[in-house]
Amino acid sequence: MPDKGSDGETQRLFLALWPGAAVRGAVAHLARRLVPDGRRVPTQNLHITLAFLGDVTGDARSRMLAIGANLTGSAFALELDRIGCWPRRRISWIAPSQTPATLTRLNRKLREQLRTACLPVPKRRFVPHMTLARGSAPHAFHNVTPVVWSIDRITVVRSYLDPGGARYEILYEWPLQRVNTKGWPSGGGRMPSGNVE
Ligand code: 2AM
Repeated sequence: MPDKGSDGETQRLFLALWPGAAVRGAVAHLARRLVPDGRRVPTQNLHITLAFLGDVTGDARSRMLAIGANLTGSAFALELDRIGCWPRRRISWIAPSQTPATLTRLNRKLREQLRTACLPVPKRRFVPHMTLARGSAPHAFHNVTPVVWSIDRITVVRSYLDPGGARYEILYEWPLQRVNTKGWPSGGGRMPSGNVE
């Protein structure tokens, strides 16, 4: 079981979209082919960050968990179809060329709720991307066959800064509602069974 931490403990946390093994494998395969160098993000760590909260104390964690308990948002599909880099930040990424309106709405709602709960709100505009490598030399952009990812939950992730690199542990999952063809929500979420797959 993950260590959810006692109330007095500070945890380094972020909210993320965490892909399953198939999406991670497909992305890692593209990265090996198209991203030339840098410190590659290990396959098991690939994710899209929604909001980095930093060190969160027990009180703030309770407020954050209340956001998850009241969250309403719809599941959606994301097509990762573009590989590129930000030369100044020396980051290589894969991203959707089109951001679904559902994701934009979800992110706006999350930021509002973080603000209301007096939790850190990201200062940067939200540009959904999955970091593939850091310390990368600038490289070409590539349009790739889309990696289609069905997203039905937000994950609360704890980050450990180990000497060998970041290690992540999924603490909670907040389900997004699946909408069937008749427009009614169906299905639910689940608590994670332990560490990141
Ligand atoms: P990045 O992929 O864009 O670098 C966990 O550290 C995740 O939080 C990373 O994916 C990183 O996003 C993101 N993040 C955003 N702001 C951060 C910060 N100030 N410090 C560390 N990570 C941050």
